[in-house]
Amino acid sequence: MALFSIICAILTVFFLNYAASQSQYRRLEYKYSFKGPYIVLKDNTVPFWDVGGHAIASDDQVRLAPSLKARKGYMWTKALTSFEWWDVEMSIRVSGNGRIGADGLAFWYATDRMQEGDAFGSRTSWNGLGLFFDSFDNDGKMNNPYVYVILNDGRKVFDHEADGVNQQLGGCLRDFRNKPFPIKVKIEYYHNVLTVLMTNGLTADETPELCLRAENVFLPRSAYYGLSAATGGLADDHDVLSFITTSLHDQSQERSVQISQMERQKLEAQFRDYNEKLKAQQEEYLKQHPEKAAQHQQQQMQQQGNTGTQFENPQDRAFRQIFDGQQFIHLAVQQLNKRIDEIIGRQERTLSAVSALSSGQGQGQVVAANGKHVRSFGILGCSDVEYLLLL
Ligand SMILES: [Ca+2]
Ligand SMILES: [Ca+2]
Repeated sequence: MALFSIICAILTVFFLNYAASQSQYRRLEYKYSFKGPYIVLKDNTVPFWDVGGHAIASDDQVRLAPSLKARKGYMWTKALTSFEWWDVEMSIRVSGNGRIGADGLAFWYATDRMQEGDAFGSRTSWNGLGLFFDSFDNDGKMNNPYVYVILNDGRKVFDHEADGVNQQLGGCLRDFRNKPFPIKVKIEYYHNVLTVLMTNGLTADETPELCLRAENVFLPRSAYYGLSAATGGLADDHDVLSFITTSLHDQSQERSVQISQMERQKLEAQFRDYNEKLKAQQEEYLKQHPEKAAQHQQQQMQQQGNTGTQFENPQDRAFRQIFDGQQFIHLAVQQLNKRIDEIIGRQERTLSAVSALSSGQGQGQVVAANGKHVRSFGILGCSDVEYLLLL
């Protein structure tokens, strides 16, 4: 009977967990995200983010700190969050020539932003969460690179010299430097449980493994997301390739989302009505002005043509990239052939000139291959060799 009760209890917990996971609703938060291939706008800004210090944003990544000594860079969301639970999936790459690198990279969820400091490029006392990818072993315990979380209410000052060893909520020993593939990190905060998972960057399609899990974590209800990195005497490149934030909602919260979906359907219906009316008015206008019909048709064809050239599906893109690559190789081979032909030509001219010398042609005179230059010589000197090579 006791066994039956235990099995019932286990099954109940399992079904409750299953129901909880089924009822979770996820929504992409684009104002707290970025991803290549078009991270930056034409004016080099990242939409919805501020970038500062030595950080450089490009189309496919943000280099928070370059591999130069004593650099600090950071980026923060412009807006505070408006959701309670969330997860962030980001892709990072820390690489450098040295066997040891420094200092490391940080993920932030904090109430203050854009303040430079000594905690991996950001301020050393913050209100919220800091997740650190700490490359350099400051306290000499031979335990870096290390990944750890420190929670702070603004009163703690990050102990950089001790790698925050007495301040950590938890962490894991992971060598995240110089991996063949970017490291994927997932940070989830749901119902006051914080989970950090990450891949080891050895293959492209790894499943992230658990780094730490902590319950009863209370973060500020609203904060900014941030990223920062710093170098010291040693220096790595610290790159972030993508940062995707998803808000997590319970089923009870989903109702408000459903309402907004109803609003969206209403707006879509209004848009369809408007579109149909516009089309009808266009047709009416063209009937009244038949001379404009041909011009209109031509414009439409141009638009369709432009649409066809502006977009391409992934398969077409892959083929195009292969053909581009082949064309590049073909051009390189052509250039190589041309160069080899030139070298062979020079060699043949030199050999013929040398053989003319050895046969005593012209009794002490060298006749150039083009027959125009005649040069007298006594003993073959350096200048003569150079002259022969130039032929
Ligand atoms: Ca350190
Ligand atoms: Ca250490």
